[in-house]
Amino acid sequence: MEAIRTEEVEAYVYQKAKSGNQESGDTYFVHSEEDYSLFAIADGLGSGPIARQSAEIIPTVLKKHHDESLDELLSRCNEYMIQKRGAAVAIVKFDYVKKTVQYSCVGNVRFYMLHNREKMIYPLPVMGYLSGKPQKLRTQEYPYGAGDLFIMHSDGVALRSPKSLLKESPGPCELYQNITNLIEYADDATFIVGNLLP
Ligand SMILES: [Mn+2]
Repeated sequence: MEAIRTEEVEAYVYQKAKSGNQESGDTYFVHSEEDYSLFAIADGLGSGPIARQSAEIIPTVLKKHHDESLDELLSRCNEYMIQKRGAAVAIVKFDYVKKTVQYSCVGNVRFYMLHNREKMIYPLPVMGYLSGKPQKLRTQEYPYGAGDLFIMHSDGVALRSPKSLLKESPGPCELYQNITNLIEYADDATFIVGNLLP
């Protein structure tokens, strides 16, 4: 588990390779600035080292260009997928000045947030995966408030009811524990949970 704690956000990252594999084909990226933070998960196609080869590009690109827009970042990642298997990638950005959260994703990496303990935010990803071919992108934006809990996860984490998980978890630690209990190790599994601090 990796723990992230800043003045604005508290978050926890879980990552585990599928049973029998040493290396996960998923990667993640977490970055905090004074005015914003970025969270990303990439799920490389295939499994083991082949999958990792595609997925490990994403943190490298994001680290270097984290101040760019989400769609610019995904376009950059996409360019590196030429001659590789490709990857599903989601990036989430919390803007502390505008108090907004943005999500852009190609492929099956989902994001859920419970706003004001009642309103579910569950943007849909663009179908497909980053393959190096021209790619349609779509950033979606929502307001967030203090105390809002969120989950972001690769498809190795199967959540039947993200809404009840978020509602039943008082904070990110409990949420982390509740999701960990559901993981089955049939695929590489990565998730990030967190909340926005007052
Ligand atoms: Mn997967």
